[in-house]
Amino acid sequence: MIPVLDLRGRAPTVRELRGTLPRAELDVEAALAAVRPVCDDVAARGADAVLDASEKFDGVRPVTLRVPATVIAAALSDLDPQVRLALEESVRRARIVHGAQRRTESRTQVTSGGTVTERWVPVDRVGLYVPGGRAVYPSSVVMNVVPALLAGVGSIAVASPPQKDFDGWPHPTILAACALLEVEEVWAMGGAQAVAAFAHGFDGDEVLDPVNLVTGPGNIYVAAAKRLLKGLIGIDSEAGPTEIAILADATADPEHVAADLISQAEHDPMAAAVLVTDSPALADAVEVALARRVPDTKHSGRVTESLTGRQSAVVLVDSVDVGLDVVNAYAAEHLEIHTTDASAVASRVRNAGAVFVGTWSPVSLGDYCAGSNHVLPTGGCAAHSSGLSVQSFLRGIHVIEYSEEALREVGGHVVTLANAEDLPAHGEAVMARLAEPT
Ligand code: HSO
Ligand code: ZN
Repeated sequence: MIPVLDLRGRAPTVRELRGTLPRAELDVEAALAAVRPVCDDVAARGADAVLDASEKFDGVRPVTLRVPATVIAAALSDLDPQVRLALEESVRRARIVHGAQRRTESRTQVTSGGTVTERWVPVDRVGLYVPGGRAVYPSSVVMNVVPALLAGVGSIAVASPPQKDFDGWPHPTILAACALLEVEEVWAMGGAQAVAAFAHGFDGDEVLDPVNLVTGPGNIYVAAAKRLLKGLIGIDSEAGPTEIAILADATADPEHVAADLISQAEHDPMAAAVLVTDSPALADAVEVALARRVPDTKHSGRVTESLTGRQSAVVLVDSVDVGLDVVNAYAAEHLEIHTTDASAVASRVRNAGAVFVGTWSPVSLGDYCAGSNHVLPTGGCAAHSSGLSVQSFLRGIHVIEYSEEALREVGGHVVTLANAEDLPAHGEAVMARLAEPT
């Protein structure tokens, strides 16, 4: 059912691979035209514009944009105890991992009396976007809020689209996850209007302070609004449809491979599932397993669309080495390694949002409970960007502190370079100090 791309007998270059490998087309440019008036309206009219947009796009006008504390608290008391336990475990593991990964200040003595220190300072205020369209993602609350908290962000606001079925509030499981993490500021807003509201803020009957950074996945309109407002706000990335690539050899279990491809295809008809293998026998066995599993899975409609779409493929290669070239060129959001000596193969992966090593580490584990983050770069952006982490919420500030002696030692070089750039006033700023009688 998945289209086959046969690269056997070939050792394609990165450039060729980029041109041949399947990829979902995400036309953010077209969406930009749609979101620009919405964002401008929010900048001009604030909360009223957000409410009008909610009515138009979400089909509901919440009573207030800010979700009342009582509604958030009720969502947690009504939460299924099993879901609560699972969310708590997800939070516990995410805290362990993200907490251990926080960078620490580094002070470098460049010369006697001259230091440069890199301080990691949290962003003052963040807006975390949690989608609420086709699926409900309380796990994304965890993946956004935990790193922000551990980075030390002082002010955290969450936005999630208002739901017709829940009196215009965001989905109760999302509110419950916010309550678990003690996030008090939750807004019933979605789409481009939510990103614009975070970027510009508003006041009047309701007051939303603008944020410095917006993170979190969303649909194409959220991505477009992030692109439009980037600069005024920082963003994590423009998330596109989810992707899973699996690099497998003849030792892989076709049932595991099929189940994992389906698991991510379940997100979206545009989701990409790519199997790269040097074993035609495995490819056939995976096809058989898919044909059996897909009709029985709950969301078989969108899974079928995803697996048969032009963004998905079984890629046949001559060896695991060529397979590594393929997955490195593809730079998947999620990459699973199902080969002999999977850890050694995984250590040669250069481009992936996250790598899942061996039989016992499926992507679903990372989606919920591995401790890792599931907000990851898509669309090949893993070649240059990282997933969400504590780091996403910190800025590294270089702090320069030189003594008179240390400046005197290097001052001549500063003057020379300043003159070489025809910026003599730069050199004069040094000479004004060094020429003074001491
Ligand atoms: N696989 C998605 C995250 C997710 N899965 C949330 C289930 N819930 C993108 O990494
Ligand atoms: Zn997922």
